[in-house]
Amino acid sequence: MELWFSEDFSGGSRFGARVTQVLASYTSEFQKIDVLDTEAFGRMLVIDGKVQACELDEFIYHEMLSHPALLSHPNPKKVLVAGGGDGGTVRECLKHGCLEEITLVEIDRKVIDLCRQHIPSLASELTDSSKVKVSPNDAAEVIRSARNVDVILVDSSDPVGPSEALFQPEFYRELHAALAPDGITALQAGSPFLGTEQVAKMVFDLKQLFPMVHLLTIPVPTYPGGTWCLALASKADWNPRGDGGETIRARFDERGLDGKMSYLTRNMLGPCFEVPAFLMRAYRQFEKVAVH
Ligand code: AG3
Repeated sequence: MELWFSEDFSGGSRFGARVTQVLASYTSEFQKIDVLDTEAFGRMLVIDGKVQACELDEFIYHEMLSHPALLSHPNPKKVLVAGGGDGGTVRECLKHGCLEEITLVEIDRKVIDLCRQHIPSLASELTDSSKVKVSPNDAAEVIRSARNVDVILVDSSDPVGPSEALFQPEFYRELHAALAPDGITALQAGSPFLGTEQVAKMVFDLKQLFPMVHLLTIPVPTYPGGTWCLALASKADWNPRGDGGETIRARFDERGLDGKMSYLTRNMLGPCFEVPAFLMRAYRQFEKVAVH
C-alpha cells in the first residue's frame, strides 16, 4: 500500500510526497509534529500538516534567511533566532565566526528533540556550540523584552496558530525596539504566488517602521507554490545594492564563507535583492490601496 503526504494550501492547491517511512508522529502541547521519510525529498519535518523543512531543499531557505541579513550588518555579535527549532538557521549563523551569542527561541522543545533525533543534518549543531543558547519560550514574548540585538531572524511557521502574532504590526514594532540602532531583521514572508497579499502587507507594514526593506524571492520546491519570499528590514539606512553589492560581497570574503554554501554564491549577493516585476506590481497596487 502506498502512503502519501499532502499539504493543502490556499487557492485550491496541493503539494504531495510519497512517504517511505513515518519516523515520528507526536502531538505536543503546541502542535502536531511529524517527521517523514519521503522518496523524492528525503526526511521532512511537518508541523500541523505544513512542510517546514526537508533534506532536499532546506539549505536554500536557511541560507537565504540567514546570510543576506548577517552580511548586511558590518559586525554582528548578538543574534536571536525566533522559531526555527529544526536548527537549520542556527547552523547557518555558526558559519559567521564573528558571532558571539546565538539565542534560539523555540517554544516547542519537542521540535528540537525530534529533529536532533531524525534530521541531524539540520539540528546536530544546536547544542554542540557554546555560542548557542536555547530558550524554550514564546518568541514574541522574548523579543518584547530583548534590547540591542544585532540581527533577528524570524524563522516562523505560517500565520495561523502559534505564529499568527509574528505577522502583526505590533510584533514588528517590538522587533524594531529589540534591535540595536544598526540592527537588521529577516522574516519568512510567504508565497509570492499563493499568498501575494500577505507578502505585500508584510513589506508595507515593515516599511512603516524601517527605513530599508528588501524582499528576496527563492525557490523552495517543497513549499506551497514552489517559491517563497523572505523580507529583510534594516534600522540603518543600508541598501545592499547601493554600491552594486560590493560591500556585502567583500564581507562574504572576509568572513570566509566561500565554499561553505550550497545555494548562495558570492555573485548572487546584490542580484538576490532584485524583486520580480509581477511582485513589485502587486506591491505597488497594495500600497496604493493601503495609503488611501
Ligand atoms: N518556516 C517556514 C515554513 C513555511 C512553510 N509553509 C508551508 N509549508 N505552508 C520553516 C522553518 C524552517 N526552519
